[in-house]
Amino acid sequence: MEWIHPMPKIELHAHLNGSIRDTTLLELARVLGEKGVIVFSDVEDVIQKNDRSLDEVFKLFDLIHMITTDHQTVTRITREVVQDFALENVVYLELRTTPKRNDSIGMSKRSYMEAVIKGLRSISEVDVEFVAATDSEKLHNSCDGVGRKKIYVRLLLSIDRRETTESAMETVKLALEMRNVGVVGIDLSGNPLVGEWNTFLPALQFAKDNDLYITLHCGEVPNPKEIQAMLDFKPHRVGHACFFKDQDWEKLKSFRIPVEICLSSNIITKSISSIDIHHFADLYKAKHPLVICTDDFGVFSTTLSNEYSLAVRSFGLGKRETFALAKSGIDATFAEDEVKQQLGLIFDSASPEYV
Ligand code: 6MZ
Repeated sequence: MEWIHPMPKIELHAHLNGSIRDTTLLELARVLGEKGVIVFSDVEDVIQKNDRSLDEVFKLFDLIHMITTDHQTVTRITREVVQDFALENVVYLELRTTPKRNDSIGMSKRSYMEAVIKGLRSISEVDVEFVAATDSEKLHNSCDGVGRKKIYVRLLLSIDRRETTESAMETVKLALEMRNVGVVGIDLSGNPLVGEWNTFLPALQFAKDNDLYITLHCGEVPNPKEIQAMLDFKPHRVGHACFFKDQDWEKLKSFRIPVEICLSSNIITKSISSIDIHHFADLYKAKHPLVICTDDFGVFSTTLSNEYSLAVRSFGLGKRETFALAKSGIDATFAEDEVKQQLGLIFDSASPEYV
């Protein structure tokens, strides 16, 4: 399946701090170990473990955040994550991250996001387009582009389920202020066993009323009432959808809400017990809009190409069908129409290889 790597791909569900290179994480952990902030050998084992329950994943995120949350590191990991996706021929990336406040180092949610933007601006190996094409603030790197990889990047600000209504609202307001630098929407994520839907609803409704796009982690654990309430909210996309019942599938399908499918993540965290019963198969057969994504390529030691290979092997997709599936992701993006058109042209020019 050597044809999957060069195929243009769209990534819509990638968490910044879940997508850090292992090598970078180990390097940063080693430095903190030398400073006596952490015990490196303990951390090394946790980082290199491959099999993790959902609970362990969130413990790992707390550790990752300890290691990564300073401005310089946020800038560095943003640069590396975008480069890694571009080198994999991801042509459009919606990258999500939770703006964080850390008073002890003078970090506000805004300065955290400015560090992310700085990371996007600092990329020189590939061409990055992250501000709306109509924006006067044109991007660096818009050189001739010949032979260079180009990636469109848009940002989603995540609300962590541990946050209060006020804190969630602060994130939404920040997103509205940062629309001119590529922020297109809001994600609700974090440990699905924590927090109540009603805590986040006012901020999410405010976001929707102000034309931000919304994607929700939905049904990552069994929670029938929350799943129904989330679907009634009519988000623009949902992620995971692992614990849906018949009535949830009916609603999802009648509203045509696209699903972000994260195969390795669902299998490793045991949200789905085995790949052959993954809901990808049913949704694909029903021609329901879906997009294959990585979730956290660092934490789950995967790549987007690997996720496509897994789908091809597990569900018997052919080359042409896989290409059509990748291309269909354009409609599920939160990008401006002009970008969607450009993406259509990119896929069209690659299509002779995939017939
Ligand atoms: C729910 C997840 C997640 O925002 O610090 N996150 N939330 N389910 C998942 N499935 C495994 N994977 C990642 O990236 C890390 C944060 O993304 C969310 C969690 O809130 C995690 O702390 P950022 O860049």
